[in-house]
Amino acid sequence: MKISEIHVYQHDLPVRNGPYTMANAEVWALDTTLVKLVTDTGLIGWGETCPVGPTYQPHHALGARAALAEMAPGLIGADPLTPVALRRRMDGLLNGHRYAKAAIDIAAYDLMGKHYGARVADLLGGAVTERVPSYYATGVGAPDDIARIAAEKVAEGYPRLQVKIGGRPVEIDIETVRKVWERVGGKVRLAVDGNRGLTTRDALRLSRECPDIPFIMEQPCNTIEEIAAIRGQLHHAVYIDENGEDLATVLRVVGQGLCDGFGMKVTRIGGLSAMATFRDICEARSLPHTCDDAWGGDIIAAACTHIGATVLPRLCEGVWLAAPYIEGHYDPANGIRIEGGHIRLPEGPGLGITPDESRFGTPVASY
Ligand code: 0XW
Ligand code: MG
Repeated sequence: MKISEIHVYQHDLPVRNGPYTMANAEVWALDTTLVKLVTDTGLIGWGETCPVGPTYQPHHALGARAALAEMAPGLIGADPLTPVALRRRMDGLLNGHRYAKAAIDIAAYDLMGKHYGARVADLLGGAVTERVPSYYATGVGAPDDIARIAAEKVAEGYPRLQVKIGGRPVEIDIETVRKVWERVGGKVRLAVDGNRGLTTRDALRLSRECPDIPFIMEQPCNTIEEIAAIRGQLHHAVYIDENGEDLATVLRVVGQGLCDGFGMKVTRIGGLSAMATFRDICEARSLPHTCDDAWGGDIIAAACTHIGATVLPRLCEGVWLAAPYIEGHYDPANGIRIEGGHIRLPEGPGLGITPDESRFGTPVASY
């Protein structure tokens, strides 16, 4: 089977009840990039990549489309059934830019599933659950508001919460975490995500002043070096998110024992193929992790859910979806939804969703 056409679409995803606020970013609308691969056998596969603004990671929407423009002509004729060969071909056309390559990789998995009549989760090693746990991520907000949202989300059935902090005095972050725990303590697993926004001084203070609250600290500081410098003084486990840029970095931080788990993004690591390798590295060292993306609609949501369904349950920290912050679905019938804090694994074949492509308008580029 060969890729015979590649179409790239741009689509706006306004944030419902925006903005979504993190330590270093406030986003009102996201610019997502969709990729449609067409094969010489007439099959269609979909991929997506959607940076959550230009400051969250060194990724941005126009960068994704520029990278796709650089690679796409050289991908015509490639076999989408051989994901490692496809990744090597992309690496031979462009250095880095894994978040753009991920859209091609996801679309190839969608094609593979349609070709073999299999779900993507089964191609990735096999689903261990049909009901994948999710987690809810709050924005950075006032302590009482975040505590109220936390209580609502626990009542909805979320088994895990991620409370965003950072970008303001640490006293307010500490108050937020305390108020959240007063409302939901013991009923939910808790992550406190600084999104690179804390100084080592403030990260130490947060941990020292809340030794009784069993949260994990997600990406508190900007660099691996800062986290390594304070790790031995923290009362809390540390997960790396934004710094986990590629498999080589994952190997480094795991090998050096610099973290206790990861928040991981399918597009940042380079797609589902790389994500399966990441999952297996984590399993070899009993490291819990999430399967997320920065943002994105039903295609990214389906990709995250399929890989999340293959993670050993004791290591699965959940699949985060942007769905609660997005109006509507690409696939009105089978769009990926969170119900009771969990996501039903789509039935497939492939990703198991059929986007209504009339929503995306005409392609911004075709090859
Ligand atoms: C909660 N997320 C998975 C979604 C936002 O893009 C940020 C991210 C995170 O954990 O940093
Ligand atoms: Mg995070």
